[in-house]
Amino acid sequence: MSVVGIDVGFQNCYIAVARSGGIETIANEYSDRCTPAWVSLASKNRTIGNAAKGQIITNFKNTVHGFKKFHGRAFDDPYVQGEKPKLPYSLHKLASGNTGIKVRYLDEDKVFTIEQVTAMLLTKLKETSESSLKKPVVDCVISVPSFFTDAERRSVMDSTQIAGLNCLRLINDTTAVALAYGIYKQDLPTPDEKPRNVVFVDLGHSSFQVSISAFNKGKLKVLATAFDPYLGGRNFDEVLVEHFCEEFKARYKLNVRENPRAILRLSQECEKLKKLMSANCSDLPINIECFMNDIDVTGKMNRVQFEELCAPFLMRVEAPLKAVIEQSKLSRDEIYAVEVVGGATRIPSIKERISKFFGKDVSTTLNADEAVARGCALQCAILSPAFKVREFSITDVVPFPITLRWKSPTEDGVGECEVYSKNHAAPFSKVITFHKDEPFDLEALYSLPQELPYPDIRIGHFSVQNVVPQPDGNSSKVKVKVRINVHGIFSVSSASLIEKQKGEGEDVQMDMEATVQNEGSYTKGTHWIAPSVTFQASCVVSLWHVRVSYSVLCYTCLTLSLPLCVPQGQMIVQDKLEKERNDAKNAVEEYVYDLRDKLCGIYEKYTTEEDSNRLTLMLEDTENWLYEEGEDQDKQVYVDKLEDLKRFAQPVHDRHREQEDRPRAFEEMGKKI
Ligand code: ATP
Ligand code: K
Ligand code: MG
Repeated sequence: MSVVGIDVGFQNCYIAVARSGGIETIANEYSDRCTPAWVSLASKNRTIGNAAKGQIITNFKNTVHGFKKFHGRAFDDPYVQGEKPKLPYSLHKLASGNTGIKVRYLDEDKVFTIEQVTAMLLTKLKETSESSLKKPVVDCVISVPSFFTDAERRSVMDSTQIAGLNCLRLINDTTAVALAYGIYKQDLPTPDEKPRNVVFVDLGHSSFQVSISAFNKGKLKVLATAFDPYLGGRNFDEVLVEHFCEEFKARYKLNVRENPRAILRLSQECEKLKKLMSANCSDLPINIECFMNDIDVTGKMNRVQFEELCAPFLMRVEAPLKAVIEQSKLSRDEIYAVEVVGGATRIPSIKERISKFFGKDVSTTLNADEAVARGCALQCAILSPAFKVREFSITDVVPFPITLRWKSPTEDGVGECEVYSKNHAAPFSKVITFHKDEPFDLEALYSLPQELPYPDIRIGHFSVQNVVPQPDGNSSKVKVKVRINVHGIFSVSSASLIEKQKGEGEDVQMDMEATVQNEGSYTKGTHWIAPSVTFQASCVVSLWHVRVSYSVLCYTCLTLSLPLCVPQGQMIVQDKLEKERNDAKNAVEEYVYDLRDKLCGIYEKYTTEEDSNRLTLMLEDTENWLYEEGEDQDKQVYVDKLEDLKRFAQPVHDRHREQEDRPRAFEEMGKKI
């Protein structure tokens, strides 16, 4: 069994694997350890990763990127609506109200759910790891931003399932980084000493996350997390794009905003310029040839100007730093180190601001790009029975407080209680006792709408069934178990009726429960009903979870199942067929070139002029055919074509072989004599 960690970034994905020698990040077929989070759909196949990014200019309407934050989001969500006009591809409102992506694929208009698109990316990452490890990859740990809500996490879990992965844990980005930092440290304080507090900062392409973890030997405890889910490297690219759009309008009278291709090219160049400015203070050029209307454009910028333009975004760095330290209740001198990761922390002014806030230099001891993936692989190694790694316990936190609400005849019609406060330890189970004489419903929601990254505070609706009064007519005691699981997903996992047994004046708990989810294996819910005594088993049914799109909760065994229509396998087959078709076409082309070379080379003296002319003509015909009618044929057509060519050329091959063999045969004879 392999042990794999995957960082699915908004822009960049990394895979790390645990091997006997330690954790390694692995490269894809382009020898690139970063796989861009891009998927391109076309009339014959899909391309994913680096190849998809290469399609952006030629197939921009069907080349999908920047979709990570559509997980679990309603189409009408303000963030989704805000992104829509900026995307070269189309979004689509699904019947469920979720965000879908509309593209042209296999010459048809198709709508994919966001889960399917991420599954395509995950499938690619799975393949990359399989070809590097040379064995199947199923178990993995995947990172998500610490601010991902229940709906977002469920949605990512659905993608892993579609991709055929078994995600042992969805781990928060900064927690993965903390693990990568702590597990190899030999000098951590012992469990009874004061812990070492370290701040982790991750500024990626789309978001800004900060956390503080307390380390002792063998364990880490996240004390607090804070974030700006909408601050990332891309904001800085957009500032530059905006600036040059204005400049090119004034200088060249170009309306760049109206041309999606031009915007895409400009964005790419601006990102390059931004990166260069991290290493240079002087004026740096931007040059794009044949930008629009055959006009070459040029511009320049330096770091001081850049920082001025980006001031509104740079100012946003401080708030999460302040929030995290306040929540942790630590003073700044109790912070041992500030470790920064994520590509955008390379911007000098970002680093300066962080270091100024904490009053110490930031450390860059971790690999800024790979630390998240490495942490994921370490967590996978810890969870996997297949791998031996030192024990390291991780306690994470709940990012947003969660409240349960129910109908109540006494408390103004509604009862409610906050079951998880902000920064409560996670994973964590709790039991809440109700006094009820009939089935009742529970609604789970986020307590603080202003903290949530989107406006919908609902989590899910649960129904506690089979509740009956006590034989004496009084209400029964119902113990309801709620849980934040290892993925950071909330559920009302079970309920049991407590019966006072005659003669023994004490509560006897009958664990008549149906377990919704097993920790660590989200898919394989088990259900266990204790031998029934006098009561019927009471159980919890999840009525709905907000914006669940793919998974369908089976009401009898409460496990997740996927509808049969998931075309992932079909798409993989289609990609394979397309590859074979292309290979067959290339084989014809190669044969043409090869034979042509040989006709003027080694075959020359074995071919009559007439044959040679005939063959040359045929090669020319075939070549023309490949560019015209033969450009886009079925695989078999190419296979047949190649056969034909080979048949025609066979006499020449034979004659050549005969001539070659003859002297060799003499030689052999000579040796024998
Ligand atoms: P997220 O964490 O938001 O999901 P991600 O993990 O894909 O996104 P990273 O790979 O950590 O993001 O970082 C990518 C960002 O870092 C991009 O905006 C990129 O332009 C930026 N970046 C990378 N190198 C530099 C550099 N030298 N200077 C400035 N920015 C850089
Ligand atoms: K990343
Ligand atoms: Mg990231």
